[in-house]
Amino acid sequence: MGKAERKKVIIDTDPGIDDAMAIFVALNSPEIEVIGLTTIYGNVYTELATKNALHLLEIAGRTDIPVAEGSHVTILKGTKLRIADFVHGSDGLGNQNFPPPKGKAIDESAATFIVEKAKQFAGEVTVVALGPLTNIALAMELDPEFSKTIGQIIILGGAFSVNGNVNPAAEANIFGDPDAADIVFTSGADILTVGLNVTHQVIFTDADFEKLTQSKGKLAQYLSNILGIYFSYHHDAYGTQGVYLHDPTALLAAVDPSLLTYTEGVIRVQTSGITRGMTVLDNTRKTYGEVTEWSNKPTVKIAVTVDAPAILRIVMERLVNS
Ligand SMILES: [Ca+2]
Repeated sequence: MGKAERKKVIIDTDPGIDDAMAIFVALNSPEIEVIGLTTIYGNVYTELATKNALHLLEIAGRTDIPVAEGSHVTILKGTKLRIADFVHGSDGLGNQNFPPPKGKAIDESAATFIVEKAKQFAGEVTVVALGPLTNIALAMELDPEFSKTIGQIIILGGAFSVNGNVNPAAEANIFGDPDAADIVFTSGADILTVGLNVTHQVIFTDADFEKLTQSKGKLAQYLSNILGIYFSYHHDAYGTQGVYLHDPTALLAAVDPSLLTYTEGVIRVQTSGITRGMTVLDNTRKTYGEVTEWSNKPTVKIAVTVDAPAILRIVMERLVNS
């Protein structure tokens, strides 16, 4: 596959153990060209997310890929952030005490970088958003044309007809900045969102982990070392004999859209109260008599089924020998 035919992808990320898996899968996917990583708080604070993104690219030998640092606060300038270090370790990467990266982020902010790349390659860039959506909402504020210049935004976020993972109402990435998520979902951009209803079907089992640990590949070895804490969390929190592959599943939606099926509708996000962060889908099958908060808003695509065995096969293929 020639370079020109490869889909240009920016990964907006908060590494994060499953972010690390997704980034490595992306770097080993000939179908896509990763043109940048942008960082956001979520699993860790933004500053550490940037360090981790640089570190992961150094581990993978891909320091040619730029990293742009994202927002340290929510779209409404909130500083009380929810950080999931109890899932990923205080360093976000399984408490391995890695040395700091040698490289530095570029001077541009994440939002500026995303806006500029979308303009430079109009209609050709896919953003895969693996954390709270602050940077994407900022890009939309920065450039009113952004929702037209960006090719597609694939979001790991939301919980459709299932419970959330922060609390029964909310999924973590949407909960991280519900106001930003509501801006993004109602922006009119080409959006595909992959929620917990789909990612909870993709389980990387203890047996898969065993296979990974036996691999001599550098990235496989690296992941074997950091995954332990992620497995412990899943064993305790869900009682599953494996971990959910949230971020790699969303990433693979960019690599091969046929791995998922989707429906279309209007999503609004609850921004306050006990259901803060809840994603509510209007499937548009009913014509409501009154005007609602969902009326006349653009639709987005919502993943409904996933070929989980195929996702697991591709993830293993691209990680085990790398
Ligand atoms: Ca993530």
